[in-house]
Formats: sequence, structure tokens, C-alpha cells
Amino acid sequence: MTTTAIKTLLIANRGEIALRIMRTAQASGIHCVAVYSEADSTAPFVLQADTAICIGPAAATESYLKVDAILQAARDTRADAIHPGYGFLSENTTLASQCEAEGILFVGPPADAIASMGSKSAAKALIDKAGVPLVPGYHGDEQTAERFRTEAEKTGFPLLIKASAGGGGKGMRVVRDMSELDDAIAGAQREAQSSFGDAHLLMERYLETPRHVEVQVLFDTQGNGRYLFDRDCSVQRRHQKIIEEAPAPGIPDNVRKAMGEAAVRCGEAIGYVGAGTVEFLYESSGEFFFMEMNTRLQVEHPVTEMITGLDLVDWQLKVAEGQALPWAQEDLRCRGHAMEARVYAEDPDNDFLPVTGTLHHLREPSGLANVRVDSGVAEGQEITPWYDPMLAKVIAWGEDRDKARQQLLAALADYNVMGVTLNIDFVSRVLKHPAFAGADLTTHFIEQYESELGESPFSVQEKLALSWLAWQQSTRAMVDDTDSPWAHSDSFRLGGPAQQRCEIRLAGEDHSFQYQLTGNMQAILTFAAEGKTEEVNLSWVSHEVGSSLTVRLGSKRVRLALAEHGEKLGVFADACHWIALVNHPEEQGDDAASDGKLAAPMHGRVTAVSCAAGDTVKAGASLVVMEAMKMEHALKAPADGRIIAVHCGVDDSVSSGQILVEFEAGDES
Ligand code: MV4
Repeated sequence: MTTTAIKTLLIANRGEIALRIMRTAQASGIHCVAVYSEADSTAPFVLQADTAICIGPAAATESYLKVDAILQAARDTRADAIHPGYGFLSENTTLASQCEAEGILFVGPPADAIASMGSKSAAKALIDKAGVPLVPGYHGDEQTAERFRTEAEKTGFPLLIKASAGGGGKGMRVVRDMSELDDAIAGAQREAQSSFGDAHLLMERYLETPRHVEVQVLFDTQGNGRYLFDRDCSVQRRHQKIIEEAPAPGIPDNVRKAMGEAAVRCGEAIGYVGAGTVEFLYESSGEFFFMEMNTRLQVEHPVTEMITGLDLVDWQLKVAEGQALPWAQEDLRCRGHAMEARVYAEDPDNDFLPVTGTLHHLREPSGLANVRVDSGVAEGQEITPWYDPMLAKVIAWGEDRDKARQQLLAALADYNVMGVTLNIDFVSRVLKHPAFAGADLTTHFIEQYESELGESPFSVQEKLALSWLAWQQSTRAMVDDTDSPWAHSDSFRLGGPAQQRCEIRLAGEDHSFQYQLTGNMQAILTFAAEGKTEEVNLSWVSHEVGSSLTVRLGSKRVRLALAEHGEKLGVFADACHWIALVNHPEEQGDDAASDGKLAAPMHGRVTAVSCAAGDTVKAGASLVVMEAMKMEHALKAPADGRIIAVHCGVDDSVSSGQILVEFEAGDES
């Protein structure tokens, strides 16, 4: 078996994964070529590359998905190999086979291995032969209503109908009894035909509360396959994973081993090469069933790297070069526990719609032991609506699951951003939830605990108190020294420290209270409402580095950090954050509000209009929802105000910059 050393690697991807691949490749002395779209010309992965080539406009179909443009860039830079990352062209048989034809190494499996996982029913037939457990059901060729009825009787209810060409949960239907079957089949066939151009269906027993457990495998070109243990990815929302961990908790050793060996048989059955993932549905009984195989490196690969100590990208490159895997299965060991949180630019308070904007302030966790941040963004960067909203991943390792979880929480508390709403507060609430802490995981986790996951850990008064303290720090008032004339400046009173008034706007509402410095780094805040007064005690110590404080707030201990952007004060309290305006007469509107016109951020289709001329709306209310690039984008009211005119309707196709809503900021009174 001959090996070819990779000297130049073209990375056909963007964002965090392009940087992740470069980190390993550049450390091995490999020259890295980035290809990028016009929207990414100043992105960190472009700056980090040894060579960077613009391959087209922002739309992925015009750039990152253009096989010809990428192959041309590879020829122009004499790249020996192309790494496709995940998403985009990573499971595209055309790119893989064109690489094969041109003698460029494709860092991934052979084109026919990718193809054999393209059809679910064909894949199931192959996997069945390899002796891997499948969910009982029907995956045959005959697609008549009659045959489905006979098979449904054999399998029993509830049933799940899946599109054979589908993926990621698209086009699935649960059928509870025979009376629903014919309609469900007909509907699923129509949907599969229009979504995938292929009406072929399969049917399975519906598992009510499974876990998503997947096994990382690695194969060399000599046919050696190994499993690198498993991950649990059950915590997801609408088929978008949020938290992943390795190893999957609570799986008996014998089952773990059987699942690993089954995953290797899946790879063997399709002639796999490189890093791949076999997904299983896992039931609390210890039964597992093949779901699908992903023929690429996955977003969540770092948790596997942390428990095995292996660099998966390095091994992908080595097996692409033709090197053999050096270990027997028994040589591979799993150490400790790793947990990953995905950082998305999306708004948990607005149906998790993706958000765009500028990262005015970005401070990512650093200096924490056993924490890794795989990020694709830099401060000042614009987050556009063109691509997936995942900006970064935070990964923590610990000797056991709970240590990993605590360390991940600490790291997320150190992830401070202004300018773009992120899901960090939400993920932190998931990590703290008793069911998650107790590893009680199923694919229904988020919907099951939805109501409990929306609650902020702080009351409004606590938020005001923390905002006040952040403001004191930001103005560098000498609050730790009550003898200082500063602290007494405007209302000095004999016999005691000064009472002063503070006004804070939080989430569009104005609040006011009195504060009094009562000692060295101590204060009392007094809130008056409905004739009663309430006091909140605060004390704090500052940390050596940065502007962070440890605060005692009543009985709570809170780690507090802050950031400023213009008049806005960003308050970061543990893993909870908000924006405050302190002692400021009028809130400055957002840039978009200045001319009172809300424009489409990009070309797309209107899917919902939830306002009409004359309506009064609150800041942040969703006015129009658009769909573009398979994602939804909400246009929101930039401030409290009134709708002057609506210039679009549901199903309209609108172009970038087109005015959709005219809006006037101000009180309704
Ligand atoms: C299932 C299932 C229950 N029973 N199959 C969702 C994505 C697609 N790859 C397969 N999926 C499922 N297949 C049977 N027979 C439940 C799901 C499922 C799911 C699986 C993994 C992670 C999240 C999920 C969320 C909803 C449904």
C-alpha cells in the first residue's frame, strides 16, 4: 500500500470547522487553502489560511456548494487533497467522485460509500445483512397502500413513516392506528415527492422516548475499522443538536461494546474509509437500533477527541494519505467525560429564530482548565443571514460527567457577547436542569421541559441590582471607598453615607430606586412599589483579571462581568445576560429604526405577517417572518411604536433591501 503525503490541503468549508481543520493541518506543516464567498472575505478562517481564494457571491449555491469552482481552486493551487468539513459538499458524491477522477485526495469516504447511505431503504437492507439491529418495520420496494396495510398489521402501532430519500426528520409521520394509515401514506408520498423528488417510503415501529446515541468510527484504506466510543446527542430542538456528550451516560459496558462493534460492521458493509458516525436510537431497556450513518466528520467530534486523546482531523488526513490505523480495538481507551454546547446566533425568546447583527463585543472563555473553544468568529464581525447560525462550540472535559457539566457551565458564564443574541443563557439553563444533571436524556428533553427552561434565574430587582453594580464598575466610581468624596458628591448627609437615585431601563421598561453605599464594597438598594419598600443587600469582591466581580446578592453568589457598547451596558451574571441603560434619558434606537423602514435582510419568501397598519407594537415583537436559505428570519420591532404601513403579504417573494414594513417609534399615548 503506497502513501502520498499531503502538502497542500484545500478546505471546502467556512467558519469554525474550517479553522478547526486548519489548526491540525498547519501544525503538520500542510499549506492550507481557504475558499470563501464574498460575504466571508474578512472572516477569521480566511485570514488564517495560507492561501485564500474567493469562489463566488454570498449565496452558498453560488459559492460553497459549487463543485466546479472548488475543483478549479484546487487545480489552481495544486492542492493534493480537499477536506469538505461538515454540511455543504461533505456528503456530495459528485465532489468525491470528481476528486477520485482527477487524482485529488478527498478527505472522506469513497463516492460509492456515500451513495450507499443516500437511500434509507437501500441502506437498511445493507445494514440488515451486516447483522446490525434495525427498528422492526418495512423497507421494501412495493409501495402500494395494500402492502403498507399488511406490513403495518405485522409491525403493530404506533408506527413512523419516513421518506426513504429524507433525512434530519423531514417528512416523518407518526401513525397511531390503522384508520390513520392510508391518509398518512398518501400525505407522506406527496411530501416526499415534492421535497426530495422521490416518493419512496419506509415504515418503522415508532419508539416513543428514545435517546440519540451515536458511535464514532474510523477506517483506513486497508479495511481496518475501529470504534472510538459513543456520544449522546439527545438534547436537540427541531432536529438541531444543542448539547452533546461522550461517552453516552448510563449504557452498560456490554451494550456499549455491542453498539461499537455493530457500528464497525456498518462501515465494513459499505467499504467505508475515514471518520464516520453511525447513529442509533437507544431505548432505556438497553436495546439499540440503526438509524443512519453520517459519512463525514461531525460538529460534535471534539467530545470524542477529549475522551480518547486522539485528533480526528489528524487521523482523517493520515488515512487519506494511505496510512494504516496502528491500534487494536483493545488499545483504545475512554477517559473521563466531555460535554459540548453549541453556540448559535438565535433568539430563544423569539422561537429560536436566527439573528443577524454585528459582534460589537466578543469575549470567549479562555484560561479555564480542560475547556476548549472551537470558534469561527471575531469581534467586530458581521453575522449575516446567509449561513448556518452556529458560531462556535464550547467543550469541557472532567473526570466524571458532573465535573464536565460544571466546567462547561463555568465556561459559558465566561462567554460574553454584545450585538448579537446567542442561545448561551438557554443552554446554561438546560445544563442546570435537574433532569439533565441526572442524565435523564431523551430526544423529547427540550419540549418536555420547555416551560421550565424559559425562566430567568434572576428577579427584576436582582437584575437591577446587578445592572447598578456593573454600571458603578463601568463608570469607575470609587464605590469601594465610602470615605472618598466621590461617593458623597451630590447628596452628602451628615451622620451617614449618601442616598442616591438611579434609573435603569431594562427590556424597554424604566425602573428607579435608591442606593446607599454602606461600607467597603457593600451597598443597599431600596425599591419602592405600591407604598411598600424593599431592600436588596449587595456586597462584592473584585477579581484580579478583567472587570469581573464575585457578588453576594441576598443569599445568592453571582459572578458578574460587563461590557459596553455606546450607551448600552451589557451585564453578564453567571450564564445569564441582559442589556441595561443606566441614568440615560432616552434610549437610542437601533440602526435599523432610524429611518422607520424595515427592509428584507436578503432575498426570500414571506411566511408570516403578524402586524397591520395602525397596530401598536412592543420592542422586539415579530412583525414579518421570512424564509430564505431553508431558515426563518424574523423582522422585529426595533422599539416600542406603531406600524405605519405593511408592504408585503404571505408567500410574497421579496428581494434583499426591499422595504417590508414602515414603522414609527414612540409611545402609543
Ligand atoms: C425515529 C424515532 C422514533 N422511532 N424512528 C429523527 C431524525 C431521523 N434521522 C430519525 N428520527 C427519528 N426516528 C423510530 N422508529 C424518532 C426520531 C426522532 C429523533 C431521533 C434522534 C434525535 C432526535 C429526534 C427527534 C425527533 C424524532
